[in-house]
Amino acid sequence: MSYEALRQAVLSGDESRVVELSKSLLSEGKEPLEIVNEGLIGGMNIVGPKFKRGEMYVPEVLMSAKAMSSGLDIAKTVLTDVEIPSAGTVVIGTVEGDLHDIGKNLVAIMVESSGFKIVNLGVDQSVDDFIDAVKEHKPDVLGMSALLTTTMIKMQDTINALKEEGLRNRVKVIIGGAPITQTFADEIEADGYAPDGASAAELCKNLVSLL
Ligand code: B1M
Repeated sequence: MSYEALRQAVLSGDESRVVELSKSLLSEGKEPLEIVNEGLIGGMNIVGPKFKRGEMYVPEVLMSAKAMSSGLDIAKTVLTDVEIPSAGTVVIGTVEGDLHDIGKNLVAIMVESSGFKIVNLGVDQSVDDFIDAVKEHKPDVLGMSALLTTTMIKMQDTINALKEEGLRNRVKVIIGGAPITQTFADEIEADGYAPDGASAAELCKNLVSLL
């Protein structure tokens, strides 16, 4: 089995094939993270530019996204199989007005697989939703994801609300998503920015060690 076959299955939105190939690659002894990065993300990395160039339409992209998520579910069973003592709690969600969740879920899996307890709030999370979740779960890290330039500003609103509620010093805030940069993170006074899931996991570990 090859990663190229898995990438093509993601590209063509063939969910059952993605599941079948992900299972086969695992049973061949391939590393789950490699399957995620080379095959599943690799496939979505082809989908993105095609969508941008108008060579793929929303329903096709959704099928690819669904196929990729099913592959992630297969990898996740193995990734989280290893019992690691909890490194801390991370609450994560996509900001209000934004329904993109593939990258955010991927980050959640990577962070979880590095030993953190994850509370995944889902998509379209308002400032109040994040504040309530911080109060309820008392996480070490709050992670926010945004894929749209129009929704990035909600990250700043959430950080401002954390300050107003007197919660800012109790939680580290990390942000990410395609339009997010380190410069933006610095501007809104987030504690960190990560470009991908592996970096996010590393960042969470570093930030928690500072607590
Ligand atoms: Co949307 N979309 N989309 N879309 N979509 C983008 C983001 C876009 C760049 C495509 C384009 O035009 N080139 C564009 C945004 C333009 C902009 O704002 N500058 C766009 C648009 C415009 C839209 C709509 C407005 C389209 C429309 O309806 N006219 C609409 C908005 C809906 C809404 O949210 N309100 C829309 C809808 C959709 C679908 C529903 C069809 C689907 C989402 C399905 C889903 O998520 N369940 C979709 C998809 C799939 C995409 C693209 C093609 C792929 C996104 C993806 O999943 N990438 C995307 C184009 C692109 O990014 N190239 C696009 C794979 C994923 C693994 O990567 O999400 O970047 P990514 O996550 C990475 C990193 O960013 C990072 O780690 C992840 C793993 O490496 N990361 C974090 C993410 N979150 C993090 C959090 C962290 C740390 C790192 O810490 C907390």
